[in-house]
This record gives sequence, structure tokens and C-alpha cells, in this order.
Amino acid sequence: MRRYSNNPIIEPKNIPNISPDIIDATSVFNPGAIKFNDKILLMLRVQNRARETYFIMAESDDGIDFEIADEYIKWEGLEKVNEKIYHLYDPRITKIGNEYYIMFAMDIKSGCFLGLGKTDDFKKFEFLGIVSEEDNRNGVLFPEKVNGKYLRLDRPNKNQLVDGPLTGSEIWLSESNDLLNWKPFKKIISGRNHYWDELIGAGPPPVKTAKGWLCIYHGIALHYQPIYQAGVMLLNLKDPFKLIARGRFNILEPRELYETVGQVPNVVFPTGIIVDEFDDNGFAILESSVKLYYGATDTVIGLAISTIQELIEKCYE
Ligand code: BMA
Repeated sequence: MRRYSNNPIIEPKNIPNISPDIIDATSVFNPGAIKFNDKILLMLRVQNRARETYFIMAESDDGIDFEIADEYIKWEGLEKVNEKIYHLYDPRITKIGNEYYIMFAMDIKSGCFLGLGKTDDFKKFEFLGIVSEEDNRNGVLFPEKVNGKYLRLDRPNKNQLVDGPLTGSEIWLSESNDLLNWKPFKKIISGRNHYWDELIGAGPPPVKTAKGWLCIYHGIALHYQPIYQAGVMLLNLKDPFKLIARGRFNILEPRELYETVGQVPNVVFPTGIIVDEFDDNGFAILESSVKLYYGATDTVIGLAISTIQELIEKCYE
């Protein structure tokens, strides 16, 4: 992928003070992205100096210069969780029908689970519920039902890193009839030990192309310190549990200073994708440009650019 030349596009200093909770923000990263009313919207993950997490909306005409809201998102219905909530983070936004769904990780007292919210105007946000039974992260909804079921990629957390978080080495496809109750259906891919993607997790929502569902995921190489990178895979359109191709090489890795030095070094973490053009049947056009939004070092947001065609080719390399 090609980095935008003026990366990072959003930094902590761009976050307005939202007194009394956010003053002189520490970091802004791992944003959800979606097109809405001809604008590109990002849902920013912002951390303050208390290391508390907030979601803040940002909007742009060109996907580069963003205007950041001066209030943070308040989820209606979050009070129905009767357990201490520490953080909601890493939102992924998917449009299904006329609704916009946001799936995010929730650190609560009993572990890390997937939460689901929705909005139709990006002004009012409703929390729908906790939607994973087991510890899980990186939940990403498909933009339409397939074979009569809602689908998502997710990443059960089953690997305990020494001195680190509970993480995972498998991306699964789960299915649901109502978006609230989910059943793991099939494992899609496993981490490749010794290579760039030993631990893995889904990235932005899958993109429908004539060649299959194009999915960007993150992979972690377990060195002295973990290195977070991004890669691609292609899933069968009608049976998305069937892997068609998976790239050997990563498509983005920490190289620039803002990707190597920061709160958490050596992290690029893709969470938002904007595809410019779709055909009348809802397939991304091969020549269409793709904007990938990613968190870098858990500190700033970067933008990287490619095309659908190039990303599909990378799946086969
Ligand atoms: C992962 C997630 C991400 C984070 C990354 C690097 O486990 O928690 O939110 O960006 O680690 O710290």
C-alpha cells in the first residue's frame, strides 16, 4: 500500500479538549470508517491521560482533512451492562440495509467481549448488547446476509502472551439470525508460526468484489516485542468460510517513524476501509481506489492507499 505523503492524518494534538474528560489527549488510533451522505466519517478511538477510552466522530469531504467533533459518543443503553466496563475500543462500522452497525471490543470485569451498537444518523448511538459468549476481539460484520445469515469475522482470545494480553491465532466466521446471538461456524485461517502473521485478527469489514470477499487482517510477529502488520485474504462469495487465497507478504508494516515509535512501538493496525466505487450490483469495481485507515503505534492515525485490483493480486502472491 502507498502511504499518504502527509501522514499521520490525525494526531493527539488535533483532538479538541472536551472538558472535563478529555484534556490534552494522549492518543488517537484504530478508527472505524464509513461513507455517509457523501462524507467520509471516522469513529476515533481516543485515550486521555487517565488512560480512559472515548469514541469521537470525525468527518471529511476528501478522506484526508478531517473535522473532529467537539463531543464524544454517549451510548444509549450501555447502562444495561451490569458489570464494570473499562473500555470500548477498536470500532468497525458496517452498513447493513439503512442502518450503520458498529462492532467493538469491550474490556469489562469478566474479560474482553464483542459489543454491538447502531446508529442511523451518527448523532444518536444505541448500544444493542454484548454479542460474544467467550472472550473475543476484532469482530467485523459483513455488509449483507449470506445464505440467509448475518456473518462476521471474529477472533477468539485463547493465547495468553507472557506479560501481555489474552490474544488469538485464529480468525473465525460466526453466524447469526438477529445480529445479537452468534454461533461460531468455521475457522477461516490460523496464524503462521515463524512468519509475519503468527497471531491474527480481522481488520476492517470485508469488501464484496466479483472475485470474492476481500479481507484485510492484522498479523503479529512475535519477536522480543510484537510487530503488528497488515495482510490480505480472499474468501468465497457464496461460502465465505472457504478461503480462496491468502497473501504471503504483508501489505503494510511499521517503517515510518510514526509507525515505529510511540505509545506501543511497531504497530500498524488497520480498522477502516473506504472503497470509492461499487457497481450496480454492489460489487467493488476492480479499478476503484481504496483508502485504508490504521492506527500507528497506538498513538496516531495513518492513511494508506491502493486499488481493489492490487489488493486482490496481493492475495495470490
Ligand atoms: C491489540 C489491540 C489493539 C492495539 C494493539 C497494539 O491487542 O488491543 O487495540 O492497537 O493490540 O497495542
